This record gives sequence, structure tokens and C-alpha cells, in this order.
Amino acid sequence: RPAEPCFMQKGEEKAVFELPDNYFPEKYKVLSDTISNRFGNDAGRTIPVQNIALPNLSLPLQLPYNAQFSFFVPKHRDMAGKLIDIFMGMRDIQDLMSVASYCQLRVNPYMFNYCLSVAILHRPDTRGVGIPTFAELFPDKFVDPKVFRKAREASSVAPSGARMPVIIPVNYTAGPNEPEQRVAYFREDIGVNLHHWHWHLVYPNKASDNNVVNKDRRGELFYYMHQQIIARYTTERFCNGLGRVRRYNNLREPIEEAYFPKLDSQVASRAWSPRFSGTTVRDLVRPLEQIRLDVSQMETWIDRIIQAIEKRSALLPNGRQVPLDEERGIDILGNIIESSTISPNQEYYGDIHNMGHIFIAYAHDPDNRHLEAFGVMGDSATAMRDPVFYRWHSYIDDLFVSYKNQLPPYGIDKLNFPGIRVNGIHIEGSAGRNIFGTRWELSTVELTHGLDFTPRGSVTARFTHLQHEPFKYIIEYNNTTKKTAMGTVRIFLAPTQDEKGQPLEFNEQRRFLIELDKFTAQLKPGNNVINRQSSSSSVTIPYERTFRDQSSRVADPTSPEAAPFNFCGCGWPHHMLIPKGNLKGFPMVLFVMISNWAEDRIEQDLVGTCNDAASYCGIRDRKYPDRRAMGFPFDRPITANSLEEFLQPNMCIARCMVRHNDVTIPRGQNA
Ligand code: CUO
Repeated sequence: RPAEPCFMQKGEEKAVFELPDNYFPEKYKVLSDTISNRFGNDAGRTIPVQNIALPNLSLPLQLPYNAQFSFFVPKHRDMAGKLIDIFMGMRDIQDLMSVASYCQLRVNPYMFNYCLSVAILHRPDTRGVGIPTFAELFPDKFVDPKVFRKAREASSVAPSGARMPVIIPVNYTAGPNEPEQRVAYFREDIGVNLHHWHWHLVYPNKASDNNVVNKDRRGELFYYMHQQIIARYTTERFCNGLGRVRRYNNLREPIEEAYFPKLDSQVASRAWSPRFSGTTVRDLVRPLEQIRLDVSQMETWIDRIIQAIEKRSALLPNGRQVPLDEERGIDILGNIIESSTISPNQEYYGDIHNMGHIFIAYAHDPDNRHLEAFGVMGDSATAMRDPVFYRWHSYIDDLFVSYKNQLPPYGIDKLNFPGIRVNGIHIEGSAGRNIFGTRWELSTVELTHGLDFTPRGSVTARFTHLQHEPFKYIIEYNNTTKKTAMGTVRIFLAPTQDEKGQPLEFNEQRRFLIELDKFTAQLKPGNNVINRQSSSSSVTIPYERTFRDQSSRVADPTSPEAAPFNFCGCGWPHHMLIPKGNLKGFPMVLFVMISNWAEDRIEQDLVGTCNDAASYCGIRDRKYPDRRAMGFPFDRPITANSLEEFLQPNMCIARCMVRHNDVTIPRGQNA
């Protein structure tokens, strides 16, 4: 009986699905015995799949099996939306397993993986089920294809267990003549790209089930998470002697930055297309993807959005207006700009952010005359590799900022916390007081799941990434109220100067404040100290979770303890918490504020949820756990001329620096 490897694992034991005969597509029938033998031998257990009446899959099946898939493409979004609906609509896990098994052999693998992962993340009955680690399943989206060739050699020559890891070289996409290469370690970081892919998985832009798309403050989080990426990237640029990100605000202008991805798609058997320097986007006529869109249409949408921002009010399809007020304005604008099915008027305001990705992704072949698929900007798993990603998102961020700049600055009543005084903040780590230490680290990932090697077994790849020394924050406060109070501690880090060493003006600097942590603290009366470890950050997830480290996998993935490892893949990778800095020490300023928890809190039960990376990802099935505007207190215009002048008694800063040590240390060995 034919069988198929499954998407769940019980510890290290492999399970195999036993499919009904009619689930096998015609072309596989002759191979079914071989498939059965091959995977069957490895299997620890078999799971029979029920033969159920299958739903209508005609729409998702319109995407060819070997094509690239992108939810930025409207047609693909429709197909994926339909498949998500099908997976969400299955009565129980048995039926889901049946339909997923049927689809796995027919539906485009990228779309299949995306839709099944979205369903697993959103169905109440799949809380204990793991989603496949994307980097393991599709390593071709993350690493140089040379690695696969070497991995295949390793897999066929050496027995499993005796295989040496394959090394992924550092800085392989361009040479030293390309200045942009200095920040390739950030753009091409596997963890950063996994975070971005995961974020868009948690926030899909199309599905009929309102709970999947219409999440609490989704539009605002789209703005904030991407704003933080720009803040982080700009800081990395300053550390490396590069200027600010130039916003891509004129679609008629050539894009100076080239990008040659050097990735191969295994599914599509093709290399990802490069973009040459000086390429200009052109009107799109792509019948295959059913895209026909002129650059001028984008400009019309952008003009209408700018108008809505200026009027602080957006047009609804029924002719009425919805105000973009202090309470909901940024969220509505986020939905309009992104855009998703909860955009209040997609007909009128269009699809600018997604289509910006698509215009750029097809810039090398806008009318399909060379039959080329999209470049890396077309896929959320690869988009952050390309320098133009940051240019496009800087422009998107500018639109949000132009809206925020119309709001009144926060008054002292919103900023201060009477009775609470912060007397000091500093950090301690192995690099010294108020010095963040960074270096390179050599780590290992599993490649086996996505690569069809015979004989099967573990093949690993080694890659180098940025890492910082662990540190802790020490915050001294005085609670003069004589009662225990509750506060929200908000910690940010910002550059103080640009790449030339020129001081940053406060109104610009506030756009580069990087959130490092946010947590609730009990404030005892009198003078006290808060100690907080860097590893507890509300922004990041640990390395093990980003990569689903095999060694840390819990024995039973359906147990409640397994939930964090399985679900909570969204979160900034912890190894990228602190910017690289430079050899002599890059000057930065650490900011802390303790705000009044009574005004911040959201009443909700967080038991059993993964809430440790909520700052950029929110919390599954819950509200965003902070009532203040995202980016508070720096999201509004500020009248103060400097950060010092901005400070209230409940805030404090410390001058610090980030010192980079240019050494590479294998993970697990102390510096
Ligand atoms: Cu995350 Cu443009 O939204 O990539």
C-alpha cells in the first residue's frame, strides 16, 4: 500500500501516512511500491488516512506544481485563501489529515506548506501539532545551492552519523567592491528571514475565516514590525559606514542597488532571477499570474492614500468616510497600505505594498517575454535578502510617519508616572559596564527534510551569524507612593550618530529607536533595583526556537510543554538582538521608561500562550498585550530638541557602546 512521509513527528520516530489508493495521482501509481518501501523502512509507525469525500480543489490546483508561489500575487492569494478555507473548514484532525495528504501530492509545495501552516497555526484543535520548520523543508530559500551539491556528496559517500557538516560560506553574494555587502550578514541572516516568513504566516492577508486575517491591531503591527526592521537595518548601516536607507519613493527612477541571489529553487528547478543595477520597474503584463497593472495605477493609489492621510479620513465603498483618529487611525491605515482583505476599501486604495513587492520582483521580466519567474522580493521568505526591500519599506514607513506626524505630541500626563522615579539604568556583561559585546558565531542547521537524499539520514550545514554576549539590565528606581505599584518597563536602544559620526537630530533619531524589551514589573516602595536578563527580551525568541534545534526537541510534540517549540516560531532571532557595532565601539544610547501599568494593561488570560516575543508578533488568539500605541513613546512628533530634554522623572538614559570582536566562535563554546 502506498505511503507518504508525514508532516508530524513523534520525537525522533518517523511516522508514515498510509493513503487510500485513490489518493495517489496517476503518475505516481507505478512508483507507489518504491515510495512505500523507501519511506516505510524508516518509519516507526504508520497512520492510516481515511478516505473522505474531498472538497473542490480546482482553484488551488490552478497553480502549477513546479511554479513559484507568492501571496503578494493577487491570483496566488486567491488560490491560497481558498486552500486555507478548505483546511480551516475540515471537521476534525482526521479529515484535515486526509485532505492534506491528498493535496500534498498535487498542490504546489510552497503553497501547500504555507496554507497548511496557516491552518495549523489557527485551528483550535491543532494546538499541539508542529508546523514544519521552513528552513529545513525549503533550504533552497536560505542557502547557496553549492551547499546542496556538497550535501548530496556527503549523503551518498559517508554513512549517516559519520557525515561532516557542509559549510555555508560567509558573504557569498557579492564582493568587497559592493558597499551594500557590508550589511549582507543582516539581510541574508537565516533567522531574520525565518522571522519575516513566520510573521506573514501568523498574519496571512487572505482567508474567509475572519479570525485568521482580522486580528487585533493587525494593521498597526504591520506598520510597527516593519518600522523596527528599518530602524535596526539603518543602525547596522551606520555601524558599517553606510548612509541612511534611501526610500524608494519614485517608481519611475532606476533602482541603483543590484541583487544577485545565488539561490536555486528545488521545486521550480531554476535559479532565482537577479536584478541588475539601474533597473526600472515597468508596467506588468503577466498573463500566467493574471497580473495586468500599470505603474500609473500604483501612483494613483499612492496619491489617494496620501490624500486620506492629509484629511485623516478614508473613503469607504459606500461613499462615507471613516476617520483616521488617534484610537484606530494607524490600524486602518496599516490595513489599507499592506493591504489585506480587511482593507476598508481595496477597490479605491488598491494594493500598494504587496504590488510594490511584485513590481520590483518582476522588474527583470515585466511582460514575461523571457518566461522568468519573480525575484526574491516576491517571497516573504527571501525578500529581506535584497537591499531594495529596505528602500521600499522605508517609503512605506514614511507614509505611516507622515500620518503619525499629524497627531499631537504626548502630553506630560501621558508620559509621566507620578510617584515613580527612575534613577539609573546600566548594563553588565562580559564586555564591561555599558558595553555590548558582539562577535560571529558558527552554528549548525539540519538540511535533511527538504532534500531528497538517498540514503536518508542527517545532513547538516554550518553557517556563520552575528551574536552578542549575554548581559543584564540593572534599573534603579524609587517608588515614593508608599504602596507597591505596577509598571511597564520599556527599553530601547538608539544610535546617536550617523555613518559619518555626525550627531542625529532627535526627530530623526526617534525613528531609529530599537525596542529591546518590554515587561511588567512590581515596584516596591522606596529605592529598589530591577535586574533583567537580555535573554528574557519580549522582542526575540531563542536560537533553539528559530531553528527548532533537534537537540532541544521535546519528546512528545502533542504535549502541552511542546507548544512553545511548535507554535511560537514568530519572533526576532535572539542572536540579532543587538546591532553589530564596530571594532572601536559604536556609540549608542540606552533608554528606559517605566509607564503606569494601569494605563497600559489589557485584561486577558495568557495561560498556555506563547507570549515571550509579543512585541513584534502579538500573541496567538489574544489581544496585543499593551494598550499604548506601538512604538510608544516615540511614535508621535516630539517638541523636545534632544532625548535628554524629553526625559520625565520616570525615564532614564545611559550612554553605551557596541564593540565588535571580529572572531568566529563555534556555538556552545564560550568567548
Ligand atoms: Cu513583510 Cu513587505 O511586508 O514584506
